[in-house]
Amino acid sequence: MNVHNAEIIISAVSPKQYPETELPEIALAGRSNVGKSSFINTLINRKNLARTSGKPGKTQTLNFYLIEEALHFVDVPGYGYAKVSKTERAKWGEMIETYMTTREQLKAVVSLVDLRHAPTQEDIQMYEFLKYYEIPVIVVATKKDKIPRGKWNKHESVIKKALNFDKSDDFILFSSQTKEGKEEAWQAIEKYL
Ligand SMILES: Nc1nc2c(ncn2[C@@H]2O[C@H](COP(=O)(O)OP(=O)(O)O)[C@@H](O)[C@H]2O)c(=O)[nH]1
Ligand SMILES: [Mg+2]
Repeated sequence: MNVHNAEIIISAVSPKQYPETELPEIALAGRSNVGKSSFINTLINRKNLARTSGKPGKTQTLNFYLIEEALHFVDVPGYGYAKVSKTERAKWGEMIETYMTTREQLKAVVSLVDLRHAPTQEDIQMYEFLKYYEIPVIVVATKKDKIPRGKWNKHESVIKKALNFDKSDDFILFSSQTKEGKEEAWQAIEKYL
């Protein structure tokens, strides 16, 4: 998809605020700082529509972006942010779980992991959760530019092994710096629209 029009529709704190449309939704999940906002910006050719930040844990709302009047990207607050309280974490979990298991417009989740590191427990839990509920998942390994080419395969295998990755899912190496993986990501997403 070649995107010319993208706008933020709402930063929703409660389900009542989710847009009442039939448009398909693609949600982005991943730990804070993995590159969710950068991924959205890259796919929609914008520098900073989805706010990126060096400071993790900022987004505590579900942010709906309308893309070409054709779909919504839903930027989900990042998990694994050490400084949030247990109560906040539980609230976060409930919000995500409710959204992902009940939202009919949700067509697939892009689950982002950092190519540099083995997946965290939370990355693994997210993937297992999506598989359990049979929510289509596209795994995107970010920050490819930070790993030398000769090590890409090795890092990919480590991630796939830890996730117990299902070969029928898409797995995309991605960089918001070099834009590598952008076309592949759109192709994977478009299958679910
Ligand atoms: N080198 C590099 N940095 C990235 C990439 N993606 C994100 N970042 C950086 O990582 C930080 C967090 O990115 P952000 O998109 O805000 O992550 P989010 O918290 O998951 O939304 C920012 O400083 C980004 O510039 C990437 O593919 N390559
Ligand atoms: Mg973000």
